[in-house]
Amino acid sequence: MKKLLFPFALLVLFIIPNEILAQKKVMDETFWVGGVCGMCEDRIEKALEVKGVKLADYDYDAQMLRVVYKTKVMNRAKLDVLLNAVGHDTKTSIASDEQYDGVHGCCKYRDPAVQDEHEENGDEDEDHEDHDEDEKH
Ligand SMILES: [Cu+2]
Repeated sequence: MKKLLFPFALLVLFIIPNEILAQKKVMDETFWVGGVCGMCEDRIEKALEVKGVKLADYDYDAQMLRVVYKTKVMNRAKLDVLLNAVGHDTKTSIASDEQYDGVHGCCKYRDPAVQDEHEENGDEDEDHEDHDEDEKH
């Protein structure tokens, strides 16, 4: 009987908290998504204009995405699929080479040279805005 008690205690410890989490209807998560500029921000936020996503806010300086979504229709795996589809890596899922190739030249966030370029521009907001407009097409 004592031998049974330990597995039972484990079950209680793991299953009950999971059930409480599963009942959460709206999730508010912030996680890493690769990106370097305002174009990335637009692309990422647009990719998440889908049913079940209440809010998507990307900060390209921090490379962090905040998403508020309804757990009934959306989950982290689906978010990863949507983000990878427009060429962006996430904390948990890397875009394929074909998907990454789809992002604009100035948005090649995996390229250290592109990262440096955006970091230099980051200090001067005016320059950065000009840069964004030049590259838009
Ligand atoms: Cu970009």
